[in-house]
Amino acid sequence: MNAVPGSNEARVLLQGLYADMAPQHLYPLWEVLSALVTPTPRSAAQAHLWHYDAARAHLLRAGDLITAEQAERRVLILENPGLPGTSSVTTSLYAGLQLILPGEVAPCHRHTQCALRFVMEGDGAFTALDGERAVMRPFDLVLTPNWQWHDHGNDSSDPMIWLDGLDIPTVRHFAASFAERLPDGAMAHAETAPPGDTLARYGRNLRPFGGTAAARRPASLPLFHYPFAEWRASLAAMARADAPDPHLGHALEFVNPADGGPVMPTVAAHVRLLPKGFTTRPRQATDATVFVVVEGEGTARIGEQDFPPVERDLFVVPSWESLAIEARRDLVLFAYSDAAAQQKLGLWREARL
Ligand code: 1HN
Repeated sequence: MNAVPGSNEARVLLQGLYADMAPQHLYPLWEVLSALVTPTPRSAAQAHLWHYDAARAHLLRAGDLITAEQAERRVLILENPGLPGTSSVTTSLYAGLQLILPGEVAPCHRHTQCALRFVMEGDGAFTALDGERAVMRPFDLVLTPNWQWHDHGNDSSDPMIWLDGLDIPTVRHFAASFAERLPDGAMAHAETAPPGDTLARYGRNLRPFGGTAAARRPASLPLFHYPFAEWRASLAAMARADAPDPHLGHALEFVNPADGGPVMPTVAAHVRLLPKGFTTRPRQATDATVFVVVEGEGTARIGEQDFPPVERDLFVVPSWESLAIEARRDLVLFAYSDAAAQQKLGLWREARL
């Protein structure tokens, strides 16, 4: 039985060992180590572009066939082609396009997954967070942090569609999902504050002074509405004052005013402006990122592939794929990723090429 390690005989005997161990759920690390601990990230996720117009047509068809109330949330999942069956857009994140028609409500619930909404079209529907409405306009960012009650409604006369970005695969990874509906089958949370109340208290470099009564929102994460009108004006001012960063263009991150960090514990979001004719240098980062084209058009070179998104299209860049973006017209992008989680775990890296 004593074969020389590395000999053909030993290899045959190892196969026998593996066969004998497997029923007891024991496996040799040495056969898989190099695939487990890779020198650089290897993601099963693939780069992909979704054309908004095509997705929208399918979503409106669903709108004729199922109500928001029946569906609980009427959403088309943007599933990464490299992660089939996982409802994941990256290994850690989820993306979907949600439709809410005039007069509809999406019932109040809460869950341990945190979510962001980025408005793609429509004007005047709302998300209520713990009973306070954020009235949503195109390209606004609205947050529903983990375990906060949220319902949606559309009192406007137009359909509204927004992008949902959630940390569903991350929460699934930790097997830490909890969810519940309001008791007694209530559809909407009782109003707790007038619309815009939190934005006025926390969204302007101010906060309630001298007491907890006026704080109202959780101290660790008070703000949940970042209007397009404000972030777009900031990007424009930045573009007037500075040359673009070679790898990012003009870029601004949405921050939690309570700590200056990313908007939620697992999810970070930012916007970029690339002036017409500008091409970024390639950059890699460990946070796979979902992008939305807010304005303009261009080419996203992801690894060796070129994608040509136009306004409202969405694309995903996997971990450690190089990304270079060319702006054929002034290009404005919204993006979200798991950088918030990776930075807490000491995992996040980038390489500027
Ligand atoms: C959710 O709560 C919403 O509140 C949207 O609008 C999409 C996908 C999975 C789990 C919860 C929403 C969701 C979701």
